[in-house]
Amino acid sequence: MLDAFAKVIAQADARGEFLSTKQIEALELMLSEGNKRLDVVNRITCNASNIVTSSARALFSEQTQLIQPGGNAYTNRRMAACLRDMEIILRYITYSMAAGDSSVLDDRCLNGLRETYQALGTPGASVAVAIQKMKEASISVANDLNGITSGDCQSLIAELSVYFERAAAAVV
Ligand code: PEB
Repeated sequence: MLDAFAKVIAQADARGEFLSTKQIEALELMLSEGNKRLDVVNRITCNASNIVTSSARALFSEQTQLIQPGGNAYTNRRMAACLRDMEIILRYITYSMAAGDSSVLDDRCLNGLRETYQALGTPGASVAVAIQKMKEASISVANDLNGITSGDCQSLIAELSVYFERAAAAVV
């Protein structure tokens, strides 16, 4: 599991080189944007259950077969598993956002997830839709200007999107 700093250091060390000016500048930028990054993490964390439930509701209203008898989210047990899976994925995305690196998401959540869903008979494409909906909901809470000093969060939101896209692509 790496963060943005450990990753740059591991890459430089593998080549036996000092950090390049470009790498140092990238880390400097990460530090100067640190408060905004943590605000994004905090916003999503505080709204996690809302993000999960509203996204699940949106998924089930589009794909009603999932909650009908025989569907993959039919019975309370499967519904609970589905909501739990969405929460786990969202949680790892917030870790990646905090670390500025996707390795924690890749290694501890996405690795083998497609195969797990295949083995369970859970439709990965539907999980990907759920992840897309969580992406939209998370971006909207992260971008909410209410009660926060307004600033440019474009690159952080773009980075956040990449983690969601990565998760969605990993399950189909
Ligand atoms: C992944 N999900 C399920 C299981 C596992 C995971 C390992 C099997 C064991 C269990 O039921 O608990 N676990 C989960 C995860 C990590 C982990 C992400 C990462 C670290 O350790 N059903 C739907 C939707 C979708 C869904 C499309 C969006 O209709 C999910 C939610 N996951 C779902 C369901 C089950 C499941 C299990 C329904 C139960 C499947 C079953 O038992 O039939």
